[in-house]
Amino acid sequence: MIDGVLLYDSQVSGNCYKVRLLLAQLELRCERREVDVVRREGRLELLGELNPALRVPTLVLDDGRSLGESNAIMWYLADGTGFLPTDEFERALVLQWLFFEQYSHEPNIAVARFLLKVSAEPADPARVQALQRAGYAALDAMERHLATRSYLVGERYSIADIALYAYTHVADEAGMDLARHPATVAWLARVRAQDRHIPITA
Ligand SMILES: N[C@@H](CCC(=O)N[C@@H](CS)C(=O)NCC(=O)O)C(=O)O
Repeated sequence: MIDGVLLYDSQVSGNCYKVRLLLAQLELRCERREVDVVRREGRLELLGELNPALRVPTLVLDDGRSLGESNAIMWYLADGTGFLPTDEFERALVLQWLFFEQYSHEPNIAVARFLLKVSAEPADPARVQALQRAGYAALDAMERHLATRSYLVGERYSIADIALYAYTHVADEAGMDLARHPATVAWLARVRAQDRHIPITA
């Protein structure tokens, strides 16, 4: 039974937002520590004992154990709740979408967004365009799947939806538009309508 958690967090990060959103929907108490994702000095001292990748989100449980990787954190928090299916095959489908998010979606859309919105450095247009192209391929895959479904797995809202919502709903900040993805836009609205939903800016 989890009582309260400490989250090394970043307001602008979609990966951190996944964890904040799930914590809010689970009604778990959370203390936040904001970490600057642009200026990286002091990261080893701050996160060295907690997360081998030295990144946020990093979760610290009330017994002192710590966990990195947004999707691993969500899996841990959601297990045994309505946000993660109990059926073995559906759990594998959730993993399918979590790995898809980390390999095909986030490295393109989140990075284009970081370059255009978060980083203070001027973005290389050719790099941004290549990321957007690959990001659209990920959105096309979601669109094909969501054309006949309400949610990504098992017709129920789960951490698969939270993982993909995080950077899809801010794709405009990556210079992308969802005009060719109507089923994905409708799914975004369904995710937003869930109980205890919070915006990325909360
Ligand atoms: N795969 C990791 C990615 C984490 C990640 O890239 N975090 C970024 C913020 S979104 C970060 O910590 N950036 C600062 C840095 O790399 O030093 C996850 O899903 O948690």
